[in-house]
Amino acid sequence: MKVLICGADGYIGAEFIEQTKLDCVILDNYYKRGLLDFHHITPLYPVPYLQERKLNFFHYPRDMGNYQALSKLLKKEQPDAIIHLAEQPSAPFSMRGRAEATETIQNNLMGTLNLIYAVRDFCPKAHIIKLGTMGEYGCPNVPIPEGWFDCEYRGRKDRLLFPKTPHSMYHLSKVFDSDALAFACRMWGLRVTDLNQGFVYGLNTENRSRFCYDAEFGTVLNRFVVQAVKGLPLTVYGEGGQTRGFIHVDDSIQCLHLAIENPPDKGEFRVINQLTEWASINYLAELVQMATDCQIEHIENPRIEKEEHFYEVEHKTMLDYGFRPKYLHQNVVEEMVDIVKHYEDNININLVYPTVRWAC
Ligand code: USQ
Repeated sequence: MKVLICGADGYIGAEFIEQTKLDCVILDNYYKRGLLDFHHITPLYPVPYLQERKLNFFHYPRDMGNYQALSKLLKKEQPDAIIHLAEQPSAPFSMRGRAEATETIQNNLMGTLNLIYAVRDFCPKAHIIKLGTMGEYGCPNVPIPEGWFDCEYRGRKDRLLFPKTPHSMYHLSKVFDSDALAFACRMWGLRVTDLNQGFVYGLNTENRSRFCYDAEFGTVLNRFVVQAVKGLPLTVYGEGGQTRGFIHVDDSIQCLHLAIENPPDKGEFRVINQLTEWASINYLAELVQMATDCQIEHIENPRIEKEEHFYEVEHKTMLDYGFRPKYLHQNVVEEMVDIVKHYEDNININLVYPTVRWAC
């Protein structure tokens, strides 16, 4: 079993290549490092470049936007599975303005399209595992199925993909990705797993994964823990009744392995909701407060999103494959706090408050 990891230098990719025992080749052009450097955003601690780490994997410093290079790589390596993580991952960055929206959609969709065509023409049996996001669905007032749902309308029945209502250009780019991948399964018999992941949190002591806490690239719980360690009040946006699914970074790696071990059939577009649990932002803030005694501040919400809504998600497939989740209890927050404390002096408080607004 050979696995190609596209985007091996990111938060999830870097952790995956440390934990996996699979035979891998890796691809990353350091796009995200460039983006962070350009915008003067520093993670909690520096992360070594891939070539500085003791890895047994061959690294292709390729851009997925370069079709010739990508197709040459696939032709040569013939991977059995391809994990596609190589995308612009920030919702706030994508909402900075027209240029950033264009960059996000161009980068994410072109990478996915190139992958689809290269797989179709050079390794059509490969299983594409695409990191999608729960944010593609938005917050509908009905339960969210795992992609497909049985629908009855005016007396007729069908099994359709659930309609999506994303709330940022980044999430919209992922909807485009999903549609393109479903199309490739329908037209050309590719096999794809679309993993709709909740926001990822957590860090390990070995500092191999890039832990961002800034308002653009840091996810909410990671940000709250850093804010608490620095003695700052937690930045709950608006009412804080926004509810989101989430998953620990180690569980995200576990689920990627389960997806690899359970490939879909030829022509199947399989959608999996990859999360452990869900809760409101207020609940997450209170959990961090219980662990640290910090203050909580409700600041004006820079985003356009529902602040109070119904939320229920079907997430059965990974459990059926044997997923053993790590649930978010106070002790997990305390573990995170202990690790983050080692880097307290690195925390730049100028990165903590949101600067990007959704409204024009
Ligand atoms: N939020 C706060 N305070 C903060 C930061 C965020 O209240 O300081 C709120 C936001 O308003 C939002 C929620 O927390 O309602 C989640 O925000 P986030 O920044 O953690 O997550 P988001 O930008 O929505 O997207 C992130 C990652 C993306 C991933 C996605 C999963 O950037 O890569 O796909 O989480 S999901 O949330 O399911 O879309």
